[in-house]
Amino acid sequence: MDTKPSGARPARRSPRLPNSNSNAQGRSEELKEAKRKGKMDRSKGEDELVAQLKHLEVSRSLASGTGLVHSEEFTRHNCLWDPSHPECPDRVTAIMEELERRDLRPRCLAVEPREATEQELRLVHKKDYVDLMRKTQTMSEKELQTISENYDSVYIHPDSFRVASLAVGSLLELVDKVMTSELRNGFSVSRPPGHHAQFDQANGYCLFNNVAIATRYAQRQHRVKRVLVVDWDVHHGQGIQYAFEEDPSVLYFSVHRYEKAGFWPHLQASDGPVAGSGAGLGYTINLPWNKTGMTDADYITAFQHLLLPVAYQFQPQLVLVAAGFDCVRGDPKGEMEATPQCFSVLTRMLMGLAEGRVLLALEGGYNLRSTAEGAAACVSSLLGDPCPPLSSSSPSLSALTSISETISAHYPYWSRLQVLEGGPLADDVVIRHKANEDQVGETSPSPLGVMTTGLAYDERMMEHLNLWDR
Ligand code: Q9C
Ligand code: ZN
Repeated sequence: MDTKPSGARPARRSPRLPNSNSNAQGRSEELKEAKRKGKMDRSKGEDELVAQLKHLEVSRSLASGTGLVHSEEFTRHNCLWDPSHPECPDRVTAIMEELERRDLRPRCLAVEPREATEQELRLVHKKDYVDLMRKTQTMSEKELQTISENYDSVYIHPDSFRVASLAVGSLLELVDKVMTSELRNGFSVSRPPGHHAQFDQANGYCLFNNVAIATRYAQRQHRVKRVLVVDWDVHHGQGIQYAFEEDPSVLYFSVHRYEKAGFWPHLQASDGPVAGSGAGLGYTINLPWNKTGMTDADYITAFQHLLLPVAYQFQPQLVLVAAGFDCVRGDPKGEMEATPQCFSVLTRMLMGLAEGRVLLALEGGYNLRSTAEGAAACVSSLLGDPCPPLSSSSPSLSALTSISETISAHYPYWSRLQVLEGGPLADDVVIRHKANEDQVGETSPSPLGVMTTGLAYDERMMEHLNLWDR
């Protein structure tokens, strides 16, 4: 098994995997090495801090305001031959109504959408594909249907090119405004979605890959070195993964319904051991759910034990979220049980990164209520409101297994990751403390955990999160 990373990243083997050094001598060597690297990490952090202070980036602390992009134009893209298509204009209308109802809309700064240019679309897409999409503007319904059938799960309307370009351009406007500190963060209430769209093809209701284009745009236009893309849409955003799989400057994290490839888009490439390739090895992180019904605890645990340790080590300068809400309870496709409030917390968890430069772009979400409530919960967090409390529960065994498998795949690349007890790498049964049951002040590690530096999961961590901002 070859776990050698490219470039200068430290190699770290998963514990208890066939090649790992399991004798006491080896462990003490590994410990020394880890301590040495830890010191290197720290001095590197200090250098970066000094560099930042030199540039007097103090103005960032003053960056305020949540940008909100929307336009009636986003309702013009619809399916001519299936008026009950789930990716429908009402989705964005329902979100805007919910923002209105909760008085969130007037607290945001309206950002005017604009169409992306040809050059911008080509940051991710092939010329022939962009040209073909442009030509669809003058096609008959019959022709549009024929073109659409060349792709998997796609419909095209005569206005689709313009509206899809507007969805891309809207996100680019937000990128400009957060990178210049005109805004702190933002949300793009746009459609069609983008995360399935690829270099030369539309896919999964997506025409242009909004988030992937925005990532490249931030890098080219604003000299951003590292972008974190978080994709919590219930479908795997394979379009984003493919765009950056060899690129260490973009960390792509996707949590999605998978069911051992039984769920669309049915790709092996969506599985947990897939980690990118070449220089990008370690920079693609897939968390596949193999059961439906995942709860707030499952999502929060995934962020706490997998995404956040890696994200804080990666130190992104911009965070883009492919924010689908088909992962929210009530969605007919996702069949998950996460509450809309959970997405307030997940958003809040990302806001500590990249000096708060966090942009969300709507992806999927097919239950209008779930989608509207999920989006509003995120906007509320972006505005700095305290997170609503989540009902405390434990992550499921299936979720812990998925999280552990992904952690073990990435353990060689990210020194901040720790093995999650109860996962397939732990020897024994799941050790979970029951809230209110164990004694206060119990801080000694479990005897079963001493050999692996395991992390015990504790429900009280949920309460800790809920106390933020109080
Ligand atoms: N029998 C987004 O959520 N489903 N796209 C195809 C084929 C396609 C979802 C089912 C779902 C696409 C952005
Ligand atoms: Zn989706």
